[in-house]
Amino acid sequence: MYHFLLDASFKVIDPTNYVAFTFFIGTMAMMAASAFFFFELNNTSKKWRTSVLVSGLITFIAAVHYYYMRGYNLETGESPIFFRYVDWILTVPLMCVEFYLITKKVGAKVSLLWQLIAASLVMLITGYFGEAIDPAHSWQWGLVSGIAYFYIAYLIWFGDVAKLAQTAGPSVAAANRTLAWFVLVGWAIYPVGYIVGTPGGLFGMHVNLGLNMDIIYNIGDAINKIGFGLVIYSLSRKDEVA
Ligand SMILES: *C/C=C(C)/C=C/C=C(C)/C=C/C1=C(C)CCCC1(C)C
Repeated sequence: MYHFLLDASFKVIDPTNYVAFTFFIGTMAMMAASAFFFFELNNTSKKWRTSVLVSGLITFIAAVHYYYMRGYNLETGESPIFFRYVDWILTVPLMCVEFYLITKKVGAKVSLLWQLIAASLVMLITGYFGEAIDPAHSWQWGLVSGIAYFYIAYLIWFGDVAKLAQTAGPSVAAANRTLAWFVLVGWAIYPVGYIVGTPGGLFGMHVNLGLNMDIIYNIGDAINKIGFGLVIYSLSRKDEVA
């Protein structure tokens, strides 16, 4: 009886199950990063406190989703696509808020924030349709998603975000450049996973990744959420000294 209960309620991660393992590590890393950002708030100058708080909210929201996705994957052996996208729909707009916050002091308008948020929602909602609802047309959905993605990258590299960051002093300009690389290279991990992993994906490149697609997304998230937050954190320290 006792044994039965254990079997039913407690699943063990097989050491060769890298999907489950990266969900587990992802949960831990997001939790640790959140604790770090939240505890550091006390030592952060007032000017940067909201930015570092948002870094912590991003990893905290991800931690809660990873905790859930880890359990979901362990129990069902399936990919938690829906909660993956719920996580992204909450955290990616918060990353847009970070770009707004670092340029707000030099005049970024709320309309710029809405442009970034709207583009990120188009990118994610069309991506969800291509991945989960209408995979037969995944390349068409992926194309619309990709256009929205490049529009975000454009705003950050050459558009209003870049222009404002240039006028905000050397630390902000440098931080924006680093974050722009995160958006161009770190975020590109996801469309690559999508292209190679979705049936009917671009160029017939479906390689039957199956659940391994989650490993790609899990690595992407660790880089893009924790790394991104650390760039903001280090900006908050540099700017304090300057
Ligand atoms: C923390 C989560 C982040 C930063 C997630 C970012 C997700 C993307 C940049 C996803 C982009 C996609 C495309 C550009 C096309 C194919 C569909 C997506 C949604 C995977």
